[in-house]
Amino acid sequence: MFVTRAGLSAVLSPQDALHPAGVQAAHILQLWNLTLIVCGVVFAAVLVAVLIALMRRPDRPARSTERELASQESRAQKAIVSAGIVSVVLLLGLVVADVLTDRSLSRLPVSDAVHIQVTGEQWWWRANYADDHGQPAFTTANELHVPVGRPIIVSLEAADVIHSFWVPNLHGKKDMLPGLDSTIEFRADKPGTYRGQCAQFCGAEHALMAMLVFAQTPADYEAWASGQAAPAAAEADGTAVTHGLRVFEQSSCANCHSVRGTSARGTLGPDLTHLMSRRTLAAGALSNTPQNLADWIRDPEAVKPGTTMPAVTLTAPDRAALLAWLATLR
Ligand code: HEC
Ligand SMILES: [Cu+2]
Repeated sequence: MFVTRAGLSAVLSPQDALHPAGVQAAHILQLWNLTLIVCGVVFAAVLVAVLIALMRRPDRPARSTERELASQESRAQKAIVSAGIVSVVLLLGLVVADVLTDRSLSRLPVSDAVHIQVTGEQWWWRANYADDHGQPAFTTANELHVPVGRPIIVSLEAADVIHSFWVPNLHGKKDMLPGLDSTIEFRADKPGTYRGQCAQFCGAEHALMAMLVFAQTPADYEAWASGQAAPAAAEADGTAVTHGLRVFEQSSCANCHSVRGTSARGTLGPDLTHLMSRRTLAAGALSNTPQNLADWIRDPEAVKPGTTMPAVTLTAPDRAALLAWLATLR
C-alpha cells in the first residue's frame, strides 16, 4: 500500500529487496544477509559484555593487593586488544565482501542486451525502447516490459531535477542526474511484475512516481514490443470514436502528447499511442480503469497536485467522445 489520498487506488505489486528476481538483486541480498549476521553477532556480543560488567558485584575489597590490581588490569587490556583486533578483522571482511559484490554487479554479461532509455520527469518515467539494431523503436511511459533471462541496459537521464531509478526486486538504486547520463544494467530471472519507485526526493509528487516492470517470457515480450511499435489502431468506424480523435488533435492534448498514427506530436507528457496496454495511469497513481481515466482528465490536479497536465475545458459530448477514442488505444 502506498497511496493514502482519498480516491486513489493503490497498485499492489511486490517491491521487495528481500525477494530478488534477478542476479543483481540476489548479490545485493547476499551482502545484506552477511552484514546483518556480522552486525547482529557483534551487537549481541557487546550487549553481553555490558551485561557482564553490570552484573559484576562491586564488592571487591577496596584494599586489593597491588598484585591483584595488576593482574586485573592486564586481563582487561588483553580483552580490549583482542576485541579491537576482532573488530578490525570483521570490518575488513565486510569491505572485501562489499568490493566483491560490487565486482559481480558490474560483471553482468551484456551481449544481446535490450536497450531502454528512461528519463525521469516530474513525476513520471519516459521510456524509449530501441530495436535490435539500436534504432529508436517506440516510446512508452511508467511501465517497462523486459524479457526474462536477457540483460537490460537502461540509460538514465533526468529532464528536470534529480530522480533515482529503483526496482528493488531487480537491482539497487541509481541516481538520474540532469546533464549527466548514466546506465544501469540488470537481468530479470523470474517472470513477474515488480514495482519500482523514484528513490530521490524530486518535488511535491515524488511519492506518486512509481513504475512497474513486467518481466515476461521472451515470446510474450516480443509480442508486446511489436504491438507497441505499431501505430495506434485506426478504428475510424464509430462516429463517436472519430470525433474523439478530432477533439484530441484539435485541443491542447496534442500539444503535450503523441499518438503515433495521428497528428498529435507533443512530447511534454507521456506517449499515449498504446495507453490501454498500461495497467496504471499517472506513474502508478491510479489503476487504468475508464472511471479513473475520466477522473484524471477532468482534474489531474486532484490526483497529483502540482502536475504539469492542466484540466482542459471540454463540452460533455466532446469529453465522452475523447474518452471513447482513448479507449481504442490498445
Ligand atoms: C501542458 C501539457 C499537457 C496537456 C495540455 C495535457 N496533458 Fe496529459 N499529461 C501531461 C503530463 C506531464 C502527464 C504526466 C503526469 C504524471 O504522470 O505525473 C500527463 C498524463 C496524461 C495521461 C496519463 C498517461 C499515463 O500513461 O500515465 C493521460 C491519459 C493524459 N495525460 C491525457 C490527456 C488528455 C486527453 C489531454 C487533453 C484533454 C491532456 N492529457 C492534456 C501533460 C499534458
Ligand atoms: Cu522522481
